[in-house]
Amino acid sequence: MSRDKRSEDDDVTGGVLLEKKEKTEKPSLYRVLMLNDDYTPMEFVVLVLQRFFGHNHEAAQQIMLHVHQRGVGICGVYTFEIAEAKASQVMNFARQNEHPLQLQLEKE
Ligand code: TYC
Repeated sequence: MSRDKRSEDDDVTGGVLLEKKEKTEKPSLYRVLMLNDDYTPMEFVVLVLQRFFGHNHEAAQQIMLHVHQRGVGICGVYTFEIAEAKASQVMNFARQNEHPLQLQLEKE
């Protein structure tokens, strides 16, 4: 193998090049789900979908109405650490505002 074909995953030891199997796995993805309830105001849910999940006002309203009518909907899809952080940030924000809004993670 030529020098320029070496990758960071190759192991050069004492002049012997050992090619390793590719070890970089794609991270698992998780859906952040939002659950309906009877008390959280619709405008609050729309605000959350815009502020924490980057949806525009129109998309946020569509997602909120979907959750309101169907019981559950997808806020976004992220790696585990990001999904978990967003779900707990939103539930903390909801609790501070005395709303019972609940989110869950679901592995894709
Ligand atoms: N059902 C709520 C209401 O009528 C609105 C709502 C939508 C609450 C989505 C939570 O995840 C939710 N005020």
